[in-house]
Amino acid sequence: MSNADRYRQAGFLLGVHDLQQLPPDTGLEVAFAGRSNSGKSSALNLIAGQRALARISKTPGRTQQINFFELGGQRFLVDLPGYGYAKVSESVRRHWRRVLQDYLAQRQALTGLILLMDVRRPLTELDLQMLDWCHHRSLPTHILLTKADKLSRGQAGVVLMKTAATLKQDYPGATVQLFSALKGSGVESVRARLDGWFDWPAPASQA
Ligand SMILES: Nc1nc2c(ncn2[C@@H]2O[C@H](COP(=O)(O)OP(=O)(O)O)[C@@H](O)[C@H]2O)c(=O)[nH]1
Ligand SMILES: [Mg+2]
Repeated sequence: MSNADRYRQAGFLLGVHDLQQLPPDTGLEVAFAGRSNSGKSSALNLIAGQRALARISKTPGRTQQINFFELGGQRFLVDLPGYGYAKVSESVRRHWRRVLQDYLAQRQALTGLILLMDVRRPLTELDLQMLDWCHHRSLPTHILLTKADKLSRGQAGVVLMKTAATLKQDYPGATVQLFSALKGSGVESVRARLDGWFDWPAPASQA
C-alpha cells in the first residue's frame, strides 16, 4: 500500500465532548488544530482523499467535538474543535480551552500536531497559545498556512519566510509550509510529515 492510500483508509471512529470520553490512550495520534474557518476540514478531506470525511462548513464554529478517524494499525487522525469563533459563549469557550490544553498536555498517543492558520493572518494570539502548549511537552508541530491561493505566489512566499523566522526564534521544533485545499497544493508535504510521525511499517516485499 502506498502511503497516500494509507490516508485514504481513514474512517470516522467517534466524536467526544470531553476528555472522559476519549478512546484508550494507545497507538499513534496526529491531531489537527486551528481557528474555526482556518480550513481544517478541507485539509483533512484532501489529505485523506475523501470529499466528506470531515464536514466542510460555511457556518464556522460548529464542530464542537473531538473527532477520531482511524487509519488502521492503531493509527489515528484527530480533528480538534476550532477555536476563536466569536459567537461561541464564554462558558463554551472556557470548556474547550481546558479540553484542548489538557488533551495536548496529557495524551500519550499524541505524536504530532498539524496547526492550520489562514495565510492572511497567521500566528494570532490563540495560535501562539497552542504553540506554547505544544512547546511545553516538546510535541512536534507542523504549521499549514492555508488558503495560499488567496495570495499571489510572491506574497505567500513572504508570509512563509516571516512565519518561519518567528518560529525559528521562539518555537524551534515547529515547521511550516504553504497549503491550498482549493488548488490541492502542499498535500504531498503534509503527508510526508505525517508519514514521519506515524512511522508506517515497511511494505511486505513482493518476492
Ligand atoms: N480559497 C480557499 N478557500 C478555502 C480553502 N480551504 C478552505 N476554504 C474555505 O474556507 C471555509 C472554511 O473551510 P473549512 O474547511 O470548513 O474550515 P474549518 O472550519 O477550519 O474546518 C470554507 O468556505 C472553505 O470552502 C482553500 O485552500 N482556499
Ligand atoms: Mg471544520
